[in-house]
Amino acid sequence: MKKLVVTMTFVTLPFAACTVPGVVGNQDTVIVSNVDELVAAIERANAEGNLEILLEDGTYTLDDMLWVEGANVTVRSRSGNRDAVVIEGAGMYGPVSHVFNVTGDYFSSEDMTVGRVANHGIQIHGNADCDYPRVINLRFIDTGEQMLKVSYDPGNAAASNGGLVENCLFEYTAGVGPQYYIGGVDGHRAYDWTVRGNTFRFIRSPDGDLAEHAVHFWSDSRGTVVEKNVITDCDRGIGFGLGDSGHTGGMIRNNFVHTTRDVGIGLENAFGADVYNNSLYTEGYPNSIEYRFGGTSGASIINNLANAAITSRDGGSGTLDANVTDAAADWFVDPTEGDLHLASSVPSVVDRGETLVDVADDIDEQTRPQGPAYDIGADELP
Ligand SMILES: [Ca+2]
Ligand SMILES: [Ca+2]
Ligand SMILES: [Ca+2]
Repeated sequence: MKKLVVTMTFVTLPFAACTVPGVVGNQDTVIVSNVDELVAAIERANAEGNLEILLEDGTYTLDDMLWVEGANVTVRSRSGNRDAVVIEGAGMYGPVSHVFNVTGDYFSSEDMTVGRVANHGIQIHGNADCDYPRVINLRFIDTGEQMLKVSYDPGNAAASNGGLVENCLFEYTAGVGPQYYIGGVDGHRAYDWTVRGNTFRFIRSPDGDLAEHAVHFWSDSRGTVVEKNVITDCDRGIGFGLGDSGHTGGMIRNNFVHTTRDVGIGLENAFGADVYNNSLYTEGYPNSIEYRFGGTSGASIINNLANAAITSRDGGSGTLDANVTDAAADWFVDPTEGDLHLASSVPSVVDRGETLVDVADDIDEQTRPQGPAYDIGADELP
């Protein structure tokens, strides 16, 4: 038993870099200030692994995507200012498909803007068993397809484990995307990923078609945690599963979700998902949350605050408790801009929620409960 615990610790602490010899080593650091130096640094990273690449402020315009095959490679701005370092292609209709195409484990990208490419800002190759990527404080803009993609191969069992996407901004600068096959974070066969504290806006299709969700995990993904994100002016909000392509387990909690064309949270053939304490403002669609198809069972949908219905479709089943689905616009600070903080102490919301051990705080990281009981929705009033 003791041996098993040691093994688990080894696996679940991937970033204790110095303590995992043979997997992750100490990084050398290289500073670059133009695109040729960046490309050379990536080549070194692929040959040697264990390299931190710091970018001086500026715009880095690529002639070709950056393949990252080395393990434990970090790419980030030296200044820490994500608006001051831009790595870009030649636009959504240009010849550069990606900024980063990643197969190496422990890839970390931080504090930059990436985009203006034909396909993806970052693609994590689960099909190549690429594990433990970190995507932190990036701004993703203007990609021809999904901004951050986790790919898989139906013909092999490899999956991407343990990714973290935190404090990023995903947006189309024109207020709309180029087509329907777009999304924010799009994970296929991703295991135990966390998407936390990000903002998604204008993930929208230009015509009658629907864009993918701002956050979507499917194709047998499992254990996804989606929390404390703000989604606004998007076609669809958060999805676990789609059609026959399902999801297992996972948690969706403490998110603000404003959508304009379709569902805020959608479970489709999603087994055992927990949907706790989200606030949803849904325009142009009758349902804020749907749990759908026979493969959706064991869903637990509790303490959500919405202005539209929470609805089973096509045989989806679950447990519902303490949800409020008649929220008015003026209950929220600025609902059509995605600010779903409570504007006042609404009696049917404040102190009316169930106590949930899996929801220790709110979207502002305020401890729950304040006052005698949990508030419903993502915002606990102080
Ligand atoms: Ca893996
Ligand atoms: Ca309370
Ligand atoms: Ca609060």
